[in-house]
Amino acid sequence: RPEIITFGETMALIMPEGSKGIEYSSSFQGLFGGAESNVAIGVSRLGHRAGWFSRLGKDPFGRMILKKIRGEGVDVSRTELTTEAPTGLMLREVVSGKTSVYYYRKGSAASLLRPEHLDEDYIAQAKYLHVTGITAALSESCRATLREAIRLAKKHGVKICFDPNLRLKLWSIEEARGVLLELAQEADYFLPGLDELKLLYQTESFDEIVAKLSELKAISIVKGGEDETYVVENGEVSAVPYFKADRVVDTVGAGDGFCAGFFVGLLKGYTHVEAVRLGNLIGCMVVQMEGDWEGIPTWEQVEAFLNNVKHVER
Ligand code: KDG
Repeated sequence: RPEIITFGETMALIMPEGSKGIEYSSSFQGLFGGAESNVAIGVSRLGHRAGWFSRLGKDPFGRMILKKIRGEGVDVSRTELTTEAPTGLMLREVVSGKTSVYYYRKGSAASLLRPEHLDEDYIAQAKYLHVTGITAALSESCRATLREAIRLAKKHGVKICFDPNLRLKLWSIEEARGVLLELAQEADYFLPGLDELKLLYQTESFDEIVAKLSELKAISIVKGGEDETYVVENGEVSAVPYFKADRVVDTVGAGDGFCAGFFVGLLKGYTHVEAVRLGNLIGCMVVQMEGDWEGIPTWEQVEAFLNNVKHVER
């Protein structure tokens, strides 16, 4: 029985080998990623039980994604391979130090998620339901599914975690603002990035942002500060410093790794500040490896790091 359940689109991820851009590359690697499954994989690697569901095309990418997420120990029993539409696809490149993502996901299998795909009993037995604003951006039916999942979770006392994950390639800030702020009102834990909050609340002022967050019933965890993550709880702000990465290879997925670490901290009964510290550590490890989730450590690796265990090469 998963302690955390999440759902959303996971896509095949195609990236050039080496340091070339897509346009001039002739060899590519085939990976996969999706904000919600990244979190589920993280929770599982860190030793807790996670469930992730979606719809994938009944095609080679769909089967590859399902097998690999299952292989990470995530419960995928509610995920369906469908002939209705193909698995979504994204390409990613880093050119002159700037990351760009290109989506090929309109009309994908996941964008056809509908409220009737939800399994109430499955959601009811979890402690946390984690959802993101990406699902809200995909289609009307995904938005309805998100709202229904939140309703079901609340009905059964399951806590709601919400990461807005604003993706301006999917919708404009004008379209997104109302929907994301409404979803934030539903959350028990709200996990935005500082840049997202500036756009959502239309202010550069940290104090104004904190005032807005303090109006929510949620405990807010603000990622992406200059050197720290913030916990905003009852109008009080605690700053939790980052760990220093030896090298930064790929920053995409850092926020999801953070969420996984934070949730595992909650499941272990840590204080919010301690859980954020664990989240910071996982985020720091994710950026040091290529791919969205590949750099997430196991719990043993976390313990070895925190206890300064010397690495034995051979
Ligand atoms: O957080 C990482 C995600 O952005 C990536 O896995 C792709 O889910 C994705 C999306 O829709 O952008």
